[in-house]
Amino acid sequence: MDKKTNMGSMQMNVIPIKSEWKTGSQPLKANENIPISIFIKDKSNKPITKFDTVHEKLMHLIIVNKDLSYFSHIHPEYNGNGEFDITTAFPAGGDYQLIAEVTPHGAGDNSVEKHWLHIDGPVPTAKSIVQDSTLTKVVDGVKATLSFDQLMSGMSLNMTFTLSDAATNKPIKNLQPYLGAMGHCVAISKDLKQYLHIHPMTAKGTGPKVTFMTFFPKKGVYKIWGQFQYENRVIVVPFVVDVPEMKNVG
Ligand SMILES: [Cu+2]
Repeated sequence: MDKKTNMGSMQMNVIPIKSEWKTGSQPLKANENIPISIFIKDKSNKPITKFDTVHEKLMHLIIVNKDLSYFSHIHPEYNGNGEFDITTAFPAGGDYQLIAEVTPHGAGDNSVEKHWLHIDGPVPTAKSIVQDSTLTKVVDGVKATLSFDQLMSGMSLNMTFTLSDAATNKPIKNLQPYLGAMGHCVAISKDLKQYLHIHPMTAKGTGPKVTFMTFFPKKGVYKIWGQFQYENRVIVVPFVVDVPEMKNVG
């Protein structure tokens, strides 16, 4: 009954799904609470009603804007009959990509449903998504360094965040579990076409190193967000990397 797929292979969805999205009445405005309902159905339009809890939640919803400068990871409530609901606000006008992850019971793997939403309001000048020249930064009192055992598309690789307390410079050894894991990580390609949700190699641990195994399906620029819980706050550490193409070997 082990239906776990190889992390390095493409995800296999045993149950193909589709989704229908409903939002509050138009126009949807920036900085206003907007109700969002997501209906998960099978290919014959019948609601899917049973979902597995993955990392403590039935649905994970990631929201980004077009230039990937905005990132939000929230958890809609399940209201039965395939319907998930949440209310959220968007910080500015523009187009947002909403990415919902669910695991229908019996599917054995998660499904990802994407939806674009236009929000009315002044649109800030798009920031360019530029590769970080150094993979160390300080966010909210935590210094994070990102490293890879190898960085290439089309192959499984390890990605490690090394965390220290920015004030004391001491390695962090008391990370708290966040949604049942040492950390969570999401990567999205610059063109927003590739979405990767990456879990740590080991469920347990407290730092200072958190290693994720992942697979970039295509070369190109990706923004990566690592999420960790430290001293009762959730820290989101973003990095932009350029993933080169796998070299042809023999
Ligand atoms: Cu989540």
